[in-house]
Amino acid sequence: MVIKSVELEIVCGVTSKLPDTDKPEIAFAGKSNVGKSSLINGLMNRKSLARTSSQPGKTQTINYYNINHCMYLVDLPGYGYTKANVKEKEKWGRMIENYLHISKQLQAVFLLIDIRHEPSANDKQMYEWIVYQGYEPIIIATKLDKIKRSQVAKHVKMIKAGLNVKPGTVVLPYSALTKQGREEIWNLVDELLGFDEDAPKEPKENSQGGNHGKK
Ligand SMILES: Nc1nc2c(ncn2[C@@H]2O[C@H](COP(=O)(O)OP(=O)(O)O)[C@@H](O)[C@H]2O)c(=O)[nH]1
Ligand SMILES: [Mg+2]
Repeated sequence: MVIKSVELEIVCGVTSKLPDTDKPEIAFAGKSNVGKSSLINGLMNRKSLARTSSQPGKTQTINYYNINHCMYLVDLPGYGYTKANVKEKEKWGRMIENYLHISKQLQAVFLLIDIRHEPSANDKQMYEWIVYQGYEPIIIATKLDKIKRSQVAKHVKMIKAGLNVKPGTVVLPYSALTKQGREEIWNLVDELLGFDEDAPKEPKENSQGGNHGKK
């Protein structure tokens, strides 16, 4: 994808009704602080359009970034914020569940996992949730720059085992510092949405783009 325009178009609060968009959506889920906003900025070639923070748990909205007027990157609220109270966690759960269930335009869900750590119980629950809603999650192993290159394969294996992924599940390592992995992610998105790599305009007719979408 050649980025020509990006815009934070819709910010949907916990109590708001989800928007009915007319363009394909790709969503990003993951625990607070895993690097969702950094990844979205990296994909958009922006430094700070998606707000990044060293204080987790700030974004409790669903943010829709319009890319080239042809698709949305959707930043879902992060989970696992330990200081959130039960009520807040419940609200969060309903919001995500509702989004995965309702969005007609959702084509694929990326689940972000910190490459350094074993997936948490929340990560596993999120993975199961995405599968339950009929999607095949694509895993992005974030903060790739934090481990030695020689350790990458081992950590990818650990993440696959921790989530108990189906065989053939894609795990893409990514670093927001070096942008390593960015091309691979865009290539996959282009493929999923049936976009021609060099001419990102309208989706091709009858595009299949793999089987990550709802069955
Ligand atoms: N070293 C390193 N730090 C990262 C990376 N991605 C995110 N971070 C840092 O992790 C923190 C949380 O990132 P953010 O994108 O706000 O996470 P979010 O809560 O999932 O949206 C910030 O301090 C980022 O600078 C990465 O790939 N490498
Ligand atoms: Mg964020």
